[in-house]
Amino acid sequence: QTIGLVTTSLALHAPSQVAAAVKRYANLDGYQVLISMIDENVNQDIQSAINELKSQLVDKVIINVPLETEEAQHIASDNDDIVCLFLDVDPYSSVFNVSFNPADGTRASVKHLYELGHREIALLAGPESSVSANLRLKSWIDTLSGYGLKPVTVFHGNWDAQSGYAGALQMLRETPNFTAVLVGNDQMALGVLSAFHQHQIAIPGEKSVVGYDGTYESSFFHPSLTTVSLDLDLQGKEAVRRLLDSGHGDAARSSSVLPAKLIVRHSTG
Ligand code: IPT
Repeated sequence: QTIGLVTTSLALHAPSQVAAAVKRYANLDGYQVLISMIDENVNQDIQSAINELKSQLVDKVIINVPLETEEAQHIASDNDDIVCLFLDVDPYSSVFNVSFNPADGTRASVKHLYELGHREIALLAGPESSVSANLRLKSWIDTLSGYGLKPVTVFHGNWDAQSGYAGALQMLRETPNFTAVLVGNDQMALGVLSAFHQHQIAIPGEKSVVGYDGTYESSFFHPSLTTVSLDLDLQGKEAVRRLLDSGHGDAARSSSVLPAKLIVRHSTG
């Protein structure tokens, strides 16, 4: 028996850790996993990936591609002959999903910086095309405004380290007076650390950095990264369990929202 996984780029650490977990837990239940990786999150590509899986007689598919609620609803209704479970949608949408609370970890990270005395905080979010990137950004901004603060500047990267590096360099040129930066994921935070090191900026003495994802390697960055940790292994495990428990009726499909937790390491002070 086989389940399918349609995923965004596995060059990104978070989706590759999720794919590894999906495979591990499916195998424990006696299932194989067929993975179809897509490059662009265009509806068409997702549909052809799903068609490929269907042609292999797969009837339960996990979709880890950033999707607006409407797009996900379309995909689910266009494919009602199979079960689709989404991992990267608004957690409170009506589609069958296992996703992370976008607000608890972001709130905790703003509070952490505020309590350390930071008032000049820059934001480096993920791509504007990503629902989760936008939900994290919105929650940072809302929490800052609860403290009477506005971000010094707002940038978007594309999740990879290079974009974090370039974003940090541009911030240093345009608005160098920030004392901390909240970053949308650990890979971009790695690029930020690199840009700061290159400019001999002490971390956390001169600038603090907070990542997001809590990917395995973030504790080996230098300095080790304070980050919002997502239990990606648990997401894979829950997704497999809920997918395998689901019947073809809506009743058997229950979504779940997993917590995100701040882990304080050495990149903030
Ligand atoms: C999200 C990650 O936080 C981010 O780092 C990036 O890898 C992105 O996925 C890729 O789409 S996690 C997702 C389940 C919201």
